[in-house]
Amino acid sequence: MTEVMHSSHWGAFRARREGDSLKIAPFSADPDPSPLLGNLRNALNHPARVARPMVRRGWLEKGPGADACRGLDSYVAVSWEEAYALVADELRRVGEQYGPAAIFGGSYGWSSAGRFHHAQSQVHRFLNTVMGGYVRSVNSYSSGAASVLLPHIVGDMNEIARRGVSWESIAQHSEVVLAFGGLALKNSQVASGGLSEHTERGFMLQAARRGARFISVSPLRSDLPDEANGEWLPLIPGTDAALILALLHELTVQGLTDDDFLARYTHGWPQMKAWLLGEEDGAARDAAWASAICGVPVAQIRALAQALHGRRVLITVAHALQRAEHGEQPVWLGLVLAAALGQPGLPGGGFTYALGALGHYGKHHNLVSFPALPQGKNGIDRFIPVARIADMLLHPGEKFHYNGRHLTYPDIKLAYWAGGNPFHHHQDLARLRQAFCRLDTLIVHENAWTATARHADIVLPATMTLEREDIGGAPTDRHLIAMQPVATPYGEARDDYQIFSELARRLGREAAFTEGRDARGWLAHLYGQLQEKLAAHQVDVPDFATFWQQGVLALPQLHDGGRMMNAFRADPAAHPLPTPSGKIQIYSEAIAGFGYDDCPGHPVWRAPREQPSAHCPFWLIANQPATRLHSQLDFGDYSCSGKRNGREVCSLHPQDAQRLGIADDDVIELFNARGHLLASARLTEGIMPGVVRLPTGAWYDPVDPAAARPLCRHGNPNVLTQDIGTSSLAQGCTGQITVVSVRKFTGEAPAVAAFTPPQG
Ligand code: PGD
Repeated sequence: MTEVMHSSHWGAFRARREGDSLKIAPFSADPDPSPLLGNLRNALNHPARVARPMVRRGWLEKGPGADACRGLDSYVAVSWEEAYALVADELRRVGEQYGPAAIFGGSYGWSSAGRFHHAQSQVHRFLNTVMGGYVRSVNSYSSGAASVLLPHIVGDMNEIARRGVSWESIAQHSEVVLAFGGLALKNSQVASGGLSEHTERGFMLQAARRGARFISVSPLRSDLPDEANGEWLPLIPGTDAALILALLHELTVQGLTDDDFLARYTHGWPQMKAWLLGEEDGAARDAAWASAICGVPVAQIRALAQALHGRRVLITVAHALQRAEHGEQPVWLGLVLAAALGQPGLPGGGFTYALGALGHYGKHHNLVSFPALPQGKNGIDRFIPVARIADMLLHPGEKFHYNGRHLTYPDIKLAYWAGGNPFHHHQDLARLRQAFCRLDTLIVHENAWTATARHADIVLPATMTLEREDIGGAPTDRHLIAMQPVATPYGEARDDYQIFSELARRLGREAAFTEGRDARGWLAHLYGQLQEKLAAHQVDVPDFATFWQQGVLALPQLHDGGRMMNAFRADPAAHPLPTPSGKIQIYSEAIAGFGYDDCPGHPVWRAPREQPSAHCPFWLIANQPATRLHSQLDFGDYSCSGKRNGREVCSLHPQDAQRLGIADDDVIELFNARGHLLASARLTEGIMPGVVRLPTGAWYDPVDPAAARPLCRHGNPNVLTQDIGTSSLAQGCTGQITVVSVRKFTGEAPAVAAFTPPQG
C-alpha cells in the first residue's frame, strides 16, 4: 500500500501498511513527536478488536431489563441485519414507552482525532435527529471543577487555558514558573483533534536557558521534565490549597502583596485577608498551619513567598489538582496568588489554568476553526454533570446540587455509548457495574473489547480511525490534516456514521440524519464551510480535492495568547472581565449565595473525607499514563512495553518498599474498602514516601466482575477510587487521588486476560 497522511490525538504522521504491521513516520514538521505513535503499529489486526456484531446472551434470551449478569455473560455473534433490527426495535420500544428522556446519550469519551467521525458527536446528532433528544452530560472528566468555577471568578475556561499565557511569552518573559501539579510532557503530548507540532519541551528549554526558574509542586518528581532544569517541591497529595493559603498569608503579613492591583482589579480581597489572618475564627492560615497539612517545611514556605515577590511570576494549576475532592479550591487560590502578586496581564506573568495539561494550552488560535458536525436540536433539557453517571443510574428521582441548582436524576432505561470507555474513566468500578446493571439496555460501538464493551448488551464493531477518511484539526493547531485511510475495516467493522445512517433509515429519519450526504460528502461540505469562513478574511485555500490530495493545509493563526487578561489590565473599565464585578472575584457573592459548605464564597482549605489511616496508610495518585492516551490502544506495542509481565507498574518509595518487604518487580496488591488490584512494583526516589503512583488506562480485568470488592489483575486504579463529586458546586470527577493499603502479593498471581475477547 502507498504511504498516506493521517492524524491522532497524539500527533500527525505518515503511514504505510506492511503485512500485519504499520510503518509510521511522524509528521515532518513535528519537532518532538510523541512515542504514543508506536501504539498504532500493531493495532489494526489485534485479537482484542471486535470483529462482528455481538449480543449478550442474557439480553438476547430474556430481552431488555435490569440484569446482574452484565460483565459476566457470554456473547452471541449476529449478522449486521439482525443487529440493526435489534437496536432499531429497542430504540423504538424505549422511545414509545418512555420517551427520549429515558435515553442517556452523554457518551463521554475522547474517541479519535477526526472531526467528522468523532463518535460522541455522531451519537448526539443521531439521538437528536432520530429520537428527538436524550439526557446529556455536561463538562468533562478532565476539568469538571475548573470549568464550572472559572466563569464565576474570572471568565470562560478556554480564555484562561487555551487562550491563556502563551508558551512564547513564557520563554521570553517569565522569571518564575510556579507549577502546581507540574508540567509533565506526557500530558502535553496529547490534544483532542490532533497536534502536529509538539513544542513544550523546546519552550521550557528556551526559558530555562534564559534563567527562568521552574518550580514543580507535586508529590512526584517526574511531573517536571529535565529540560526545565527546575526544582521539585514535594507536598502531600491534595494539599496545594493549604500551601497557597500560607503563601498568601506570608505575603500579607510581610507587606508583599500588590495592594494597588488588588484594589483596582479584584473584588473581595478584604474578606479573604480577614480569613487568612484568622480574624473571624482566630485560626491564622500561616506557614506553621499549612506545614502540618502539606508537609512542606515552614522555612521553605516562607522562602518561596519571598522568592515570588518582585519577580515576573506565572502561576499554573494542573487539571489533576481539581480532579479531587474540593478540587475547586487550588484553582481559585492559584488565581488569587497571582493577583496578590499583581501579575495578571503582564507578559509571561499571572495565572494560566492547566498549562501543559494538554497540547492545546498556551498555543495560538487559528484565524477560524474547522466547523463541527452539526448536532441538531436536543428536545430534552435534562442533564447530569458527567461524573455523576452512577449516581444517576442508581438513584433515579433523587435530587442533587449543581452550580446553584437543585436538579433531579432522570430515570434512564437505555444508554448509548460510542467513543468512550466508562470502565476506564469512571471511579469505583464495582459501583459503576451495579449502576449499569439497572439499565434495560446498554448499546456500545467499539473498536475493541474494552471492559465497557464487555458490560454492554449489544456491541457493534466500529472501524478505527486508520480504516476511514476524516479531517483532523484543533483550534490551536496550525495544520489541518487529511486523514487518509491506510487499511480496510477489520472483520465486519463499520463506521459509526454508517451504522447510525442505517439505523436512521430503519427508524424513518434517514434524511434528517444524513442530509443526503455520505462520509466523503460531509468532509467536502465541512471543508467548504471552512473555506467560506477563511474567504470572509480574504484568505484563499485550495479546493477540497487538492487539499485531500496534498494531505496537509497550513492555516493562518492569531497571536492572541492572554488576550482577555491583557486587555483587562490595560483598561479594566473598557474591558471588564465577564464576572459580576467585572473584576477577578476573590470573593463570589454568587457562590456564597448557593450556601455550599464544601465550596463557600472565597477559597478555603477543606480536608478530604478520606485520609490515610492505619487501614489505608498510603495516598494513591492515579494520574495520566505516559505510554497511551487514557485507555486507548492499551494493547499497543508502546503501552505494553511499559508494563511488566503484562501488569501495570506502580511506583513507590524505597523506604516504604523496604518496610513492606517489597523489591523492584514484585507483584504487589493495592486495596481499600472498594476493591483491590495487582500491579508490578517499581522503586523510585522520585516519589514522596507515603505515596504510591499507578497511572490510569490499564483495561479493567476483574477476576470476578460481580464481587463486592473486585480484584483487577491488570492494575486499573479506578477499582479503588471514590465515586464522589468535587463539591456541590461542580460535581466534578475526583479520581486523581485516594487512600489505599499496599502489600506484597504472595501466591500465584492470576494471568492478565484483559486483551482476550469474551467467550462467543
Ligand atoms: P479513552 O480511553 O480515550 O478514555 O476517558 P475516555 O473514555 O475518553 O476512551 C475512548 C474509547 O473510544 C476507547 O475505548 C477507543 O477504543 C474508542 N474509540 C476510538 N475511536 C473510536 C471510534 O471512531 N468509534 C468508536 N465507536 N469508538 C472509538 C478519559 C477520561 O478518564 C479523562 S478525559 C480524564 S482526564 C480522566 N482522568 C482520570 C484520572 O486522572 N484519574 C482517574 N482515576 N480516572 C480518570 N478518568 C478520566
